[in-house]
Amino acid sequence: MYRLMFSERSPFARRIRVLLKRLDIHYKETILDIVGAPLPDELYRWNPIGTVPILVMDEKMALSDSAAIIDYFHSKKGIWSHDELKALKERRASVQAEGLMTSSVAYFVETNLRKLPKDEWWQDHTASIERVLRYFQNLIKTEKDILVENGGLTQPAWDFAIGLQYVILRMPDFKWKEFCPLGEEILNLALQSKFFVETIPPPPVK
Ligand SMILES: N[C@@H](CCC(=O)N[C@@H](CS)C(=O)NCC(=O)O)C(=O)O
Repeated sequence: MYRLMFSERSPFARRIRVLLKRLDIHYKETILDIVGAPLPDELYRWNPIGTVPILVMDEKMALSDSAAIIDYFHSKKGIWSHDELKALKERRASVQAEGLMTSSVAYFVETNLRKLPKDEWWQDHTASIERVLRYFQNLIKTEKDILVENGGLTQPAWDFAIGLQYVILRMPDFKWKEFCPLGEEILNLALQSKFFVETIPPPPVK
């Protein structure tokens, strides 16, 4: 039996919650508040790095890091394309989407939970998000099949939708549509899907 330790807001955890729902895998939930209360010792036992999500297996073994968890389920259920080149492109897009999550989480932590960072820090982070959004704009324009297959979203598309929605939530003044107007189409497909588990409270849709 699987147990997922996560915070409801974490985009990294959300990509795993969406994946488990898509694969119809049942699991127990341990929901944590990673910003407010002190974290339980159990979390550090399973994952000394101290991040969520953590997938606990039969209370004997645990795997952390969302990308590692996706690869674990790929070995069981097949997530990436059978075609080698396409699978490579999917993974590449997934890594870029995870970058959206990493940068916007860091942005939130630095601008809300700590003293304000230096100007260069803001610029570096915003620039990385802009580059990734441009990359997705181009991908949607030229190789949409990496993201949408038979009307359904692929793993990198889910990751992109989650990452983009987190950017919208944490950086409300950021004009993401200037860099990736086509992203709206992917986000809307995710929003219409029963697999797109909510974060709480739900982010605004822009
Ligand atoms: N690369 C990791 C990143 C996980 C991560 O940074 N999670 C954040 C939540 S959004 C976290 O657990 N932060 C807790 C902390 O740093 O204390 C993954 O993909 O799982």
